[in-house]
Amino acid sequence: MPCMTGRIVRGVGGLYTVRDEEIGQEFVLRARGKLRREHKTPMVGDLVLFSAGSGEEHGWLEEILPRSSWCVRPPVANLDVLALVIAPVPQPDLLLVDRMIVFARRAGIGPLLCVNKCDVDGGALFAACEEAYARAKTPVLPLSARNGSGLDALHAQLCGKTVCFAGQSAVGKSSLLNALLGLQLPTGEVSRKTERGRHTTRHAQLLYADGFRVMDTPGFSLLGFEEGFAPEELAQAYPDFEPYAPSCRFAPCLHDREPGCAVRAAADTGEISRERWTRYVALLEELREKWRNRYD
Ligand SMILES: Nc1nc2c(ncn2[C@@H]2O[C@H](COP(=O)(O)OP(=O)(O)O)[C@@H](O)[C@H]2O)c(=O)[nH]1
Ligand SMILES: [Mg+2]
Ligand SMILES: [Zn+2]
Repeated sequence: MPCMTGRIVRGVGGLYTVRDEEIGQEFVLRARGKLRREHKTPMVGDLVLFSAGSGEEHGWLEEILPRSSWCVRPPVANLDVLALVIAPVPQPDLLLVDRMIVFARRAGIGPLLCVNKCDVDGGALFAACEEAYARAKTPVLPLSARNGSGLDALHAQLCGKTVCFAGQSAVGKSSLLNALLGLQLPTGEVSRKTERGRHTTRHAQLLYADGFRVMDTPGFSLLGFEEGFAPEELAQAYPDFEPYAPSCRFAPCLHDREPGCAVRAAADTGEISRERWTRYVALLEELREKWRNRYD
């Protein structure tokens, strides 16, 4: 049986559902013992080689192809875009946004900041975010799931990619997906009541949309930084600091309280966002604390 290529869309109890994207057909597989012996655990999103079963019999997952990105928690592979959704209401948590951008960059995933509900504040939140995040090499899109504005641009950003929508509750993630895909996911209070009950049992799964893929997974909003993340690595996830860092007096410089720090000077004059620098220091403090206690 010649090997076929597909992508894992679900994996529950050792059974993997794999989709051959060319023919749009799904197959149920088990992983070969060889993969287990090599400690290769298949993840949702993985591109794999497989042999199909016949009739009622499952087929075999033979090999996992190299990953472009992967995260342990939530356990997903080959995400291209982490779409961070914020809105004027509920009040945006930009520390969470920055935390998720750091996480995405470290995992090899491109962040995309989606400012939803622009119909509510006339685009004021979008305007406030646009410059700071453009400098941070994070594209920012003004959107309204309610009146449909910006959805074409969002669609264009996601074409051919695998995306996960993340963000606080009630910012409009489900509404955006509904508007984008013509789905009818529950939204608002109703959805949150059912979500609470479902949360612990939910598994990640991949949905096929109009020209792109959506990773449906809980857990991106509860991010903690991983073990072994050294404080001095944090600035690597801040492209907006990069032009200034070489001018810092000390190297390495954590861009916090060191004398002659060019990054802090740029934040003082507003060349880079002062708010983003302040949140950077908060994340740095959290990492330091974790680093100090790393052998506990
Ligand atoms: N005014 C306005 N309300 C929105 C928009 N998008 C979503 N909402 C409302 O915000 C609430 C939360 O939306 P929902 O999609 O459930 O958010 P989720 O928790 O992030 O999935 C619902 O009452 C939606 O009708 C928008 O673009 N404009
Ligand atoms: Mg929702
Ligand atoms: Zn510095």
